[in-house]
Amino acid sequence: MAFPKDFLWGGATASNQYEGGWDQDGKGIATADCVTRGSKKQPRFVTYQTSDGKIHADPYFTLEAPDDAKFGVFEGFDYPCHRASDGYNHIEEDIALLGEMGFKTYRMSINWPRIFPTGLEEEPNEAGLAYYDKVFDCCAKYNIKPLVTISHYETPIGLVNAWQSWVDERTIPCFLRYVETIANRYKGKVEYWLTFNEINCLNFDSWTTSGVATIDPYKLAMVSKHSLIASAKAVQILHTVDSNNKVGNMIGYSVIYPLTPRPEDVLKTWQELNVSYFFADVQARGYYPRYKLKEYENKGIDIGLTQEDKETLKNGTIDFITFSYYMSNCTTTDPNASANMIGNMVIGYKNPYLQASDYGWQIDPTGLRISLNYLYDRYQKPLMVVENGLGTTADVLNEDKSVHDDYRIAYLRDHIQAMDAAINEDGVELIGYTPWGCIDLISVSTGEMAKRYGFIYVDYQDDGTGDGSRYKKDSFYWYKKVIASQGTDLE
Ligand code: BGP
Repeated sequence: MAFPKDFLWGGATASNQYEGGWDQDGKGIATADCVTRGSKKQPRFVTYQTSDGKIHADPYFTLEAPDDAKFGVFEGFDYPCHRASDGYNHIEEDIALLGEMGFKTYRMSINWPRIFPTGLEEEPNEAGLAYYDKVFDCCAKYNIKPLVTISHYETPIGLVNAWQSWVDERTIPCFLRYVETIANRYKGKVEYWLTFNEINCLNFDSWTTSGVATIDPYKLAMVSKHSLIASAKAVQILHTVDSNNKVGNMIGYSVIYPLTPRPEDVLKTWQELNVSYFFADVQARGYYPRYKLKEYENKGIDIGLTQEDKETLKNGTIDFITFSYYMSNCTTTDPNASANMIGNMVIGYKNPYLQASDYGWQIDPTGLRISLNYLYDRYQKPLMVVENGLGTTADVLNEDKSVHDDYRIAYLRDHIQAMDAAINEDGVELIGYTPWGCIDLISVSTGEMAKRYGFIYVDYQDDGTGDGSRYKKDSFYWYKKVIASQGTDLE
């Protein structure tokens, strides 16, 4: 069956993984700029200096950074986001390719320190603003509506070093100055906005998500609060600046199944899903859910929610829900079961009924249909799948510059069929689909270029070779047909 006439077909990137140009035209350092290249076997490190002059490179997942840590970029490290796909210098060519595929929308992010280099300035960097004018004008040329993520792993390092960024409420006004600036500047050019990328992933990887190197539960609760207040205020600013603006949230969503039918496993499944729902609950409903308040109470965490905060949350609810979906996961309370599945920022248990990608991410199109139903039942707001796709090292650039990525076509086709069923059989209100990394870019989890998702091959390799040329993969021609046929021609 066909997708709705005005369905927003497109693709997604994030500036830190795609743009490069990390210090071009007055841009400041973003959190992602301080993270080294890893691989399937080697974790990525974040670099910082302590007051004794020592330079450190630590895996950031469980890092409780010392108080005197100053994060930054140091000699002798390989930081893949510095060049990324060099989108900064290829943007016109790249958007022309998206236009050729027939994109209706392009999800991208604005790199916060391109606009406010340290996050602390009163006045924005004009060159950074002008760059995104160029991006949006280019989109307009091809009738592509930009879908802009305001914060996608690009917190200015200046805020991290000043006061641990989102741990401190002083980050909120800095963020809102940035939001006001871009809302006014791009009024009439951008209509669709997302506040924070995968806001819930703070629980799994606080450095990447919020620029906070801590695992302290109280600090994480405060980061959540400050981000949620900032998100609600951003919604209000965007609505005030232009009543045509539509603002969504964005959560990282892996549907979770109980590993067995044991009621304890079912209960644990519900509890784990709530870890992600919590953020969307606040953003969509405008108040902290009781299960979260009880959890804080039981742990002795007081986040000091005032009446004014409650009003802010109530008046800043989002217009639509968006999420990333790559995989599903299983959970259990069985102490003898060992966690044997590593996925998108999560660890879980293997599902014997599913195949996995070469990175171990379990492929589950039916899980997408289930997710769409869970989220629509819960929020009754329009949904968008703003990330989905197969990241793999399988792509080979042949001599004739072709890339035969039939495995990617199969993955996407199965997920599009699942969305079709959710819309046409279950009645879910799904308004858009932007598969991840439509142009090859740097992987968040490994820092590799080799983990590719794109319809467009970017000739950069992890050893520094390649000239950055763009080539159309087989999936490019296939997706073009999918869009032209409103999702009916999937062959
Ligand atoms: C999500 C992020 C993206 C993207 C994606 C794929 O968590 O929002 O930025 O990178 O995952 O992950 P990876 O790059 O690790 O393959």
